[in-house]
Amino acid sequence: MASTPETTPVATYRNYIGGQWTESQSGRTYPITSPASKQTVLGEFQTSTPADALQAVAAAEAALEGWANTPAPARAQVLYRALEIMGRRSDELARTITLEEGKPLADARGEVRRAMNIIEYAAGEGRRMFGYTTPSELPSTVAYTVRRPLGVVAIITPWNFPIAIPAWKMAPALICGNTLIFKPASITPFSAVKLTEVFEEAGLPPGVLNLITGPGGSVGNALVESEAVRGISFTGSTEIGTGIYAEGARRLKKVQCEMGGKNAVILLADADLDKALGGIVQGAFGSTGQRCTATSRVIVEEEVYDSFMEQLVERTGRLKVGDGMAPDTDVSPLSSQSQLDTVLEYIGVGAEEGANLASGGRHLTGGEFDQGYYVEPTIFTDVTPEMRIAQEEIFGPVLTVFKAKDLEEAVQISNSVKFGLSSSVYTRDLPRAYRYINTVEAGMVHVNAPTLGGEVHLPFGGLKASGVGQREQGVEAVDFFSEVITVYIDYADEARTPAPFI
Ligand code: UN1
Repeated sequence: MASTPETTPVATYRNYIGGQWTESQSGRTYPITSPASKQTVLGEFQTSTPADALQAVAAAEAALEGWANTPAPARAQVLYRALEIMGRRSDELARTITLEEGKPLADARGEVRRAMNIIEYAAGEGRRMFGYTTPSELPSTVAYTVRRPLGVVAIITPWNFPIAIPAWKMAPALICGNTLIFKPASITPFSAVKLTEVFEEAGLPPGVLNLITGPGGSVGNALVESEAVRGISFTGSTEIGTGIYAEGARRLKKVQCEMGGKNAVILLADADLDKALGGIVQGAFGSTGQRCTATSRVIVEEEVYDSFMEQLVERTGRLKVGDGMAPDTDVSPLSSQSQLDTVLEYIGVGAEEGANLASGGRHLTGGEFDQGYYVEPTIFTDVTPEMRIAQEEIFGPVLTVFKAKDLEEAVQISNSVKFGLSSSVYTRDLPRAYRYINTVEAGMVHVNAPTLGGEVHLPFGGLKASGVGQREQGVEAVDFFSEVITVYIDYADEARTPAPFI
């Protein structure tokens, strides 16, 4: 008897509003497929509408009083439980990231670890959340500051770190007593559902965290335009972030936007070349370059240019491109057809602009590559600062290489873009390292380390078109997600003459 092929039914996932897993008022869902396997549908997700967004805002408003009045150390207990649950579910969460976003499983595990780190750090803030006291200029008077939540906050996040970025916004927002509407990128709702489940299981009261999935524009606008939303934390493109910031400002909301990058490594002739090569290859091609802190430019002091290039091309050629689930994969697929189209378009632009294609450049096809969105790690040399590939964020595995005669010229090239997120110099020369630190235009500066990453207890963010509003993470996160209230208490038991304030 001929066997019938097994068909696994595709699960449908819902929004989470007011503590209930809820269908969109649109009555519609959309499928999510895997970047390494376009035919594999991971699930159906709600196509949310502005009406769903407003329902989520109402749920967050209703939950605000209770959560804001829960003592911060008690709020922290929920975060500690979430931490414990994430530890238990970390393998499932990492696999979900790899299936949905495409990054290598080892990177996905690192991402989950990072989300756990920020939850742990934010939970600790529950027992700090410092204000300060200071002497008053008046006798019998106490003056101090105290923190209050902003209120209802919208968390709008990208697809490239679908667990860590939401976590590093949510955890500090929650510890400060805010209630949230979480709008993940439309292509990574699965990770968002799982992260929301973690907080539900941790016992977060209904309405404190609300999830709505689906397309960005209309739902995002509804959140930005809602009077009840007092704060917005956004990570994504400079174009969208600029619009959100402008709209938010018009409505006097507190807004934090973490946006694009065009991060450069400067390689000075005295550097440890081997160490620099490792950092540059990882920075440029790790996570398939889909990271706002990716290394997209290298500026090389001319004495070492030839030997650097030879070794860079050789090392890049050894990278294994493949499915993120395979243990030996270095470079996994791009996350979507549109990412693939953009990256291939930029590769075309680089060639047209007269840059020299030193390595890669091809859309990979055939065999397993036909199942996903694969492109070769790509290096352009003879790049000049005015070229588009030197100026615009590509968000893919494309590295541009420049030659400079000395540190000063290298810094000038490094600063010649509209972005200013992360940066790095490789050198053993302390005075030159400090000259670099003091002049480079970037919110995060690395010496002898890749442009990537950051630690959760230190601020994360950029200058210029890379960021606006307060930094994420570190103590700055508590500053962003709270309002500082100044209190004066007059405990004198008689009227003052003259009146205390002039
Ligand atoms: C990292 O460098 O590890 O969107 C994180 C992004 C950044 C996060 C980068 N907000 O890629």
